[in-house]
Order: sequence, then structure tokens, then C-alpha cells
Amino acid sequence: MNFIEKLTNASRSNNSLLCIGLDPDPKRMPEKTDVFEFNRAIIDATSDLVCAYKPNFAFYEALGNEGLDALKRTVEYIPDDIPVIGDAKRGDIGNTAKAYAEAIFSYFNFDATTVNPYLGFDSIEPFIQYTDKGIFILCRTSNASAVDFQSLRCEEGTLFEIVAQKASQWNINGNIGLVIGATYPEELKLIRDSHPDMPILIPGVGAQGGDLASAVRYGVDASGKKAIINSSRQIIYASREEDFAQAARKAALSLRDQMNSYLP
Ligand code: OMP
Repeated sequence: MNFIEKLTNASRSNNSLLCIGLDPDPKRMPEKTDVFEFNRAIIDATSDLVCAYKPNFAFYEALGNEGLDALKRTVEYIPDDIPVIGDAKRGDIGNTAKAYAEAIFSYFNFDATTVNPYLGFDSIEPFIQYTDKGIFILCRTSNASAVDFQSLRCEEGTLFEIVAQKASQWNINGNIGLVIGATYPEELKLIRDSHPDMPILIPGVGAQGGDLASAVRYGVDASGKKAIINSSRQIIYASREEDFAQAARKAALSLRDQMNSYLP
């Protein structure tokens, strides 16, 4: 089963557009909790509520070998029917990109990843050759400084619009999606209108204050699908006490139901 089929199935069976970001930060986790055990408790408490999980490499790399080991065990632990997006945001020359793709897809066995398009097509090509995997290209990121480059006016339009057009041209294997932050609803609407079929990964609700209603209304395709709305800190740090997993479940349930209430 390829990434899109897995995503569609998980989204349908859990009636969910919610992706939980597994971004473990020992400073915010309950004291003396091991990263894998933390993730396992969150996964056990929420796996019937999500369309995907998205661990971000940074939080694991920061912990050295132990972190990378926890990352590998986390991917293995997530139930097979739920897709796992490895948020790595890689971008390098083709030969190096090939090694990044191998690490993410063959060693860690992620179902999808995020990539940075700044280096152009030959930096993306090694990823899209894994035809059963999903590749999410950064288009309009959620941070305030996204405007520094992504808003630059070019002859053919604004830079983030050109990125979306290129992503569409590069989509020869049908496995490319876009990343657009919930903090930029107008841009999300613009890109969804011109790219009706692409899956869109939408981070930025919750801790970053992005608008949930617009993320749902502008993010989904015509059949109310293909939007993957990520929240990390708002869910995994809902409590720092022993009840953290139950608190995460409560936060996830509420967010999933709110998202569904905004579906057209
Ligand atoms: P919270 O702000 O805690 O919900 O985390 C958001 C997650 O999404 C982090 O892992 C970010 O690195 C990631 N992210 C963004 O916040 N903004 C983006 O534009 C893109 C991503 C991403 O690619 O997932």
C-alpha cells in the first residue's frame, strides 16, 4: 500500500484530519520519562484519533544516539495502518539527497518526509523515486520569517506559488504534496484552489496560533480530504504530570472533533 492509500484509509477509519507531531523535549516531558516510553504512551492513547504521526528529526538528533534509537523504535511501534511522516526538511545536492532518502525511507522506514526545495529538482528527485512514499515540499512555511524569501515577487508570480507550480510539474510519480502553514490561511486557499488534488501538510495550529477553521475549510480537497493538519506541543504537552497520555488523548479528541465540525 502506498503512502496516499495508507493516509486515506487511516483518515477514513479514524474519521480524522489530525496528525500528531511527536516532538519530544525532555524539558517539557514528565520528569525521568524515557523518550520512547513517552511516545509509546502518547501513541497508545491516540492511535484511534489520527490520520498520521509526524516525528521531527531535530528533537531526536538533539539527544544523540539515544534519541535516534528512540526515533527508530517509535516508527516501528506505530501501528502499521497509520502513516508516519519523518519531518526532516532535507535539501542537498543529488548524490547527498540520495543518502538522505535512503536513511529516511530504507533505514527508518518512514512512509513520507518533508523536503526543502531550495536546491531544485535534482535535490528532490532521489526522494520521489521511492514511488510508494510521500514527499512534502516546503511551500509556505508557518513561521513569521517565511516572508523573507517565500513572498518575493518573481516574473511568474510569488515565489511560494512558483514552488507549488514546480512541485506539480515534478509530480510525475504522483507522490508529491505541499507544506503550507495554518498561520497563512489566504496563501493556503490560493494554493488549494490552484492545486485541487495535492495532499497538503498543514502545521501551525495550536502552539503557533494558526486558524483551525481556515486550515480545514481551505486545506481540504473537494471531497473533504487530503489535508493533514499537524499539532505537536498543544497535544503532547497537554499535561506534564503522570496523566500526560490521557491529557494528550483529551486534547487530540477535542481537536479532531473541532476539525470535523469545520468540514464543508
Ligand atoms: P507545534 O508548533 O508544536 O504544533 O509543532 C509544529 C511542527 O510542525 C514542528 O515539528 C515544526 O517543525 C513543523 N512545521 C512547522 O511548524 N511549520 C512549517 O512550516 C513546517 C513544519 C513541518 O514541516 O512540519
